[in-house]
Amino acid sequence: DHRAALFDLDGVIVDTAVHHFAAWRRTAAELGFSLADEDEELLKGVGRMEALRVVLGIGGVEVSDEEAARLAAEKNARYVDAISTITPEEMLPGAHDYLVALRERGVLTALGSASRNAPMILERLEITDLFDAIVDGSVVSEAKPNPRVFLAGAEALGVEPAACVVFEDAIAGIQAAHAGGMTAVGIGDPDVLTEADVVIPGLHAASTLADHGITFT
Ligand code: B16
Ligand code: MG
Repeated sequence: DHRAALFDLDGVIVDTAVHHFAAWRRTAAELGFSLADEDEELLKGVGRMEALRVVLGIGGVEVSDEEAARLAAEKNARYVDAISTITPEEMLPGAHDYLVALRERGVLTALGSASRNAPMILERLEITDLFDAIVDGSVVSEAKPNPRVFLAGAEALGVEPAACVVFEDAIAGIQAAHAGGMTAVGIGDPDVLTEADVVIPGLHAASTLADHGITFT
């Protein structure tokens, strides 16, 4: 049985991926190329500088370190501007209730996000208190699929990796969970998240996990 649940933020608790992608599309446009819809998947769960490298690679553009830092800062300013007004009502269906239900049952919860903006988003959603530990992009610099962000969460909770379930919407995040020796629940499309142990459409469907043998003590 599992004793802890680790949550990705973007795409699992709130749909900020659309804002990330819109901001990267503006970066690409400025550099003279465009991003295809399919490119969004490549940017999910990946840290900010790594995401910029992916974007530059798509456009076949090379820039100096200085220019890269400027582009990343500019993208972040646009992203922060876009999410500065999000409200608790914009949380994805079932996310809030599932967090509350787990904690009532004594299951430990942690956030494992690549985003350095995660604490601000949790504050705006008024759910900071629903996590026993928060690990974000400012704490851990290794990007998913490196398991560091989830291993740090498990350590903070004092729970061994095998007793942790990770909820993730990104391929890189599923890979990170498995690299850390954890159970990986995919949130989204089973045809995309083929490596997940089970895929559900959202946390509103988390009650079906027991049918797939994923249970908490
Ligand atoms: P920031 P997650 C990730 O968050 C996003 O999925 C990814 O698209 C983004 O590049 C990354 O955070 C870094 O975000 O620029 O805000 O630090 O899915 O791990 O919660
Ligand atoms: Mg995500």
